[in-house]
Amino acid sequence: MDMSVICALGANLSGDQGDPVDTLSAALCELVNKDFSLVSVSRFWRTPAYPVGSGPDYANACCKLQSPSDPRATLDAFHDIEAQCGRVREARWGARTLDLDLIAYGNIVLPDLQGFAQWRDLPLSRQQSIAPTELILPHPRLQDRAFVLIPLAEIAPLWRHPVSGQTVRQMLAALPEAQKAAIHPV
Ligand code: PH2
Ligand code: MG
Ligand code: MG
Repeated sequence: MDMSVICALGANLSGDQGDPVDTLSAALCELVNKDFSLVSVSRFWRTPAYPVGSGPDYANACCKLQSPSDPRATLDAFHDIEAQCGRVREARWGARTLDLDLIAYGNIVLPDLQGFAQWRDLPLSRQQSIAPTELILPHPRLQDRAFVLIPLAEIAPLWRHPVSGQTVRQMLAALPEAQKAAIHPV
């Protein structure tokens, strides 16, 4: 079974490990401690909080991993590391010391194609108020976020979205220039 994982890392509050950049570095070490093998890591990027004005700038990065476990256990391990790094789950899209998002697990689509498409096509107004309780793969907002796609393009430009068939490079090219111009290497 293909156990390759794409993980997006984000932080915009300082915590026990230090500032957001320190926290991302600590999270990468914790992934290795939890038996993930680290295949590649992007640079760290400074990105404006989304939605605009919702808090301090983020440090964002992406990495490729080989997971020791299935998608659900992989997400549980990410949540353990978030908790270790001081994450308190509060408001949706609120500021956080660490966010580890499971962007993709091999070519798996969850819960199924139709369920995935429902979350992908959710209108923005509803995205703010409802969050899925089950694991959705790939991450339903992947194609919309320059703070995910710019780091990901450094390590996996030719990775293909299992549903749309688009590469990271193509998804990135489709985003508004203004969104991309606001993102800079740390
Ligand atoms: N994560 C969010 C909400 N907003 N903005 C940026 N720039 N980077 C993030 O990682 C991010 C965000 C929810 O997880
Ligand atoms: Mg996130
Ligand atoms: Mg998250």
